[in-house]
Amino acid sequence: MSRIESITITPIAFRDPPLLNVYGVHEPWALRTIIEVHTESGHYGLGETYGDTQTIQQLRSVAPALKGLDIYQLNSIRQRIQDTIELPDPDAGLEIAPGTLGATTVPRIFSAFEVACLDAMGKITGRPVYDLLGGKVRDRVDYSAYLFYKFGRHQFTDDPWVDRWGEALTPDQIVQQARKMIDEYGFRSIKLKAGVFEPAQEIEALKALRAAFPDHPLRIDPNGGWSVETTLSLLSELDTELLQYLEDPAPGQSGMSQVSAATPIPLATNMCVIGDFHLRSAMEQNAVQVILSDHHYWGGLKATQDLAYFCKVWNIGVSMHSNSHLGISLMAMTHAAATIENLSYACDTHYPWQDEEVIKGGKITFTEGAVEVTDAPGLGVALDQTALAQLAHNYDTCGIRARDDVSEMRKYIPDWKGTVPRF
Ligand code: GKR
Ligand code: MG
Repeated sequence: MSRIESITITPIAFRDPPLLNVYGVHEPWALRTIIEVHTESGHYGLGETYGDTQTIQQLRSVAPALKGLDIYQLNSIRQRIQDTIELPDPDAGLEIAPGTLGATTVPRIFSAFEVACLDAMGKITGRPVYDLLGGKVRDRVDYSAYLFYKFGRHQFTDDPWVDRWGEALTPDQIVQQARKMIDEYGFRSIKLKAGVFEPAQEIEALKALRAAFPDHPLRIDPNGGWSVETTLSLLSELDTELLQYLEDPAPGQSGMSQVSAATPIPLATNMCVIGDFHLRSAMEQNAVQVILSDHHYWGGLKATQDLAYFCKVWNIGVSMHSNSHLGISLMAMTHAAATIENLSYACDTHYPWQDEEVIKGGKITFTEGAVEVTDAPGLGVALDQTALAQLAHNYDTCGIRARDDVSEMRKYIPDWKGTVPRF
């Protein structure tokens, strides 16, 4: 009865504000894929992952091979994916290091199905996903206010939609954005996405945030946008009073390790440690003191727990970063985070930037910056088929097939490069 009868894979698109980062600017639509795993017993489980063409093709290519497998046999499901997935062309430039294509592809594809199977298991047994992961150690998972520099509206679209956040291009506007987000969601930590303006201006914004929110831990994340030399020259402006951690200031483990040797501020990453194959060299070089997991590419919720154990053994911090996402991903993050005893910091979420939802009941609410861990079966969310159909229609008509912040920024600045480091 717990065998997989069918899998439905639905690409979706939802509106996304013009958020700025080191690579460029978010396009008007963000893409995701919703996965429904249906069992022979008539139950279903939900997963949510990236919505680029390559991911959709990979999900669709392995789905038929999973039919008939038992949702409880996650190891067999992973093995089947590994055996059947066609890896991208190694010459396409997608490999991070020789031999890593499988090491990055299989966890990314498995994760989407793992979450859906865990959700189905929970719905069948009447247990929340956190119970299937060993039980919760907290009732609420804290998230941070994730601030972005942004334009007031998208300039190159016929869609009249304008987001509710307004322009944020100056330190004062960033403080206003923080205030609005904290007022609405109650967040108790703040992250500033950086790498957009000259570092001095971004540090001015950090200092303005510190003055406006003296008790909120702060982080800044230039996404590798500062060179090692630039980062070293900025360290006299940064200290552990201002920053809880410094996220990916410079690109690569070697660059991070040079910065790390020069500052007591913990360095965090979701860029230079993105899989098991990166762990050894990162520890050997003392490149990072905090690893930010992302279950969507680390290989799922159990793999996130494994990463947390690794961090415990090495006595380093662990938390989570995010990309544009909806409620299925938020609840998957929340259930995993609820089970991780050594979760060291509030997790990031893009969730406030999205108005749309694909789950029944609409947007998930935050209380004092946290998501309550639900005791409902599975992830505790159900699919709203009408909303799914609308978002699938958006995907069909939006014309975007993979996130491309660089090309979007070239519409504003034709000679925009979008390479790192920028400063
Ligand atoms: O959405 O622009 C963005 C973020 O920069 C995202 O792509 C990153 O993956 O939020 C992420 C991060 O922490 O680096
Ligand atoms: Mg980051």
